[in-house]
Amino acid sequence: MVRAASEILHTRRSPSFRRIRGFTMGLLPSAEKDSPTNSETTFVPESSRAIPVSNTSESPTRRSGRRSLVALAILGGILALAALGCDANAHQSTFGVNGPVAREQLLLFNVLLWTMVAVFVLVEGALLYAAIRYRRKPGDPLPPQTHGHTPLEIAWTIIPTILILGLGIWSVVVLFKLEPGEAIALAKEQGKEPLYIEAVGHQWWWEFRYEDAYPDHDPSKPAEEQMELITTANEMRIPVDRPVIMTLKSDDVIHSFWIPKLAGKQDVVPTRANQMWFLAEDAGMYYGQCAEFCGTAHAQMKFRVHAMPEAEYKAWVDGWGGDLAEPMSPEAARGRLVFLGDGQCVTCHTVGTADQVNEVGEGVQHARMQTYIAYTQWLSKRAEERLEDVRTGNEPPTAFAAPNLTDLADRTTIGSGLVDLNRETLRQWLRNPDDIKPGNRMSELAAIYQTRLDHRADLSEEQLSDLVEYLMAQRHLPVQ
Ligand code: HEC
Ligand SMILES: [Cu+2]
Repeated sequence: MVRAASEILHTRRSPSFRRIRGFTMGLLPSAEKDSPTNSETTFVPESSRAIPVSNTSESPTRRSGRRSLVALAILGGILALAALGCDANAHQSTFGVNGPVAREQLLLFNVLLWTMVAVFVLVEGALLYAAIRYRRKPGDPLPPQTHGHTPLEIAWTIIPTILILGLGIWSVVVLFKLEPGEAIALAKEQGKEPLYIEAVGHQWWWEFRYEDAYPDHDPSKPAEEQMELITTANEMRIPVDRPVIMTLKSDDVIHSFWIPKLAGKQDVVPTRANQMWFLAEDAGMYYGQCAEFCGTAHAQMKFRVHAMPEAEYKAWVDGWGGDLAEPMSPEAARGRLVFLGDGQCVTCHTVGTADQVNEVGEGVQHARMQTYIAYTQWLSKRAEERLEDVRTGNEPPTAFAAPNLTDLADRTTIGSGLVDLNRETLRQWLRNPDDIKPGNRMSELAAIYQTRLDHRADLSEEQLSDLVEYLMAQRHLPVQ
């Protein structure tokens, strides 16, 4: 090794090396740069020649020792950084789990990981030990040659087979436990009904639909009052200790639904309805995130799950879409008019109702999404054809899917979990949503952002204030 290092050092001192060195340091006069026939003495300045020579005062072994120390330090740094991701208290940690689903998944992960670590340490350890202990020294004769060792061969075939079969079978068993059937069985055991929620992924926000938000029906009520229909966005409320079965749909591209502390990821695929379930044991807020790259604002497609005691949850369900917690102020009432009028907010947003089912049996949001698809297809037509459509009144309608704002002020965030909801952030959002969430579909499509060169809303400051008051009045729960 010492010899090899000194050889490297020797080549480094060769004229060609010095030529390259001079070149990279920008010391070469430009005329000489292109001339391969130049002898080093003609252009390498004394100062640069001195550098490799002075380096030889340090022994090559010490230098390579220092290099491997640096490499070790970098590797250690990377590992330490990676280990930071293991903090169970982090917002989106899969280590701080809650409920049976996430716990089962974490157990599987841990057993797989530590079994593999044990195998790795044993195998690599034996390898390293043999390589070092039985290393060939100069003059050593050829060691005795063996061909096959039956007990050993049997052992290293059987042990991995048992390991892989065992872990494989267990993985499949866990997979079955993640099926909604398990949730239904668990609910039955508890003497309850599971809660079904539909999550629809949109670029770049989440819609949550509850077709029957309080599944344990009160038999004294008439049948039509039993179904509690709720449509909300980006913040989901669930009761604790009740299995929740999610049906996952997409209106555009593939998303992935992930609440790290409650359950692993599940893809959200257009034209499919995937299912998954989880159960929150502790009340509190759980962070969610789209986990499949789905376009510009993918990383900003977050959501929240509020798990609450059954009674609190029921109060939310009962209050949803009903009377406001406080009567609207005059400003808020004016804001309602901006919402319906100059702001044209109502072309996309709903306030005050669940999305009623339309004539064809599909929700308003869904109908709006179909409109969006038709409109974007229309946009891809040739400009002359589109001009002709506009002239003849054949332009398709422009009303698109957007978060239902009925319970906006009961939520804690806007922009799909991006910033805390308060009067300032709301105002900023309305003035120009791009300031908070670049690439969002609201500023891309809403008419009020298309008329000014700075892409700000074409609304007066007063109209913005009124809108903020109106939206902040959309509260049904008492303020905590
Ligand atoms: C072209 C359709 C469209 C119009 C018109 C529109 N919005 Fe939006 N709005 C959206 C979309 C889409 C989002 C979701 C953006 C995101 O998070 O990526 C959104 C988000 C919001 C949010 C945040 C909701 C949340 O939970 O994160 C608020 C508040 C809002 N809009 C208010 C308004 C108001 C007030 C108006 C009228 C001035 C308006 N919007 C006009 C499409 C629209
Ligand atoms: Cu997504």
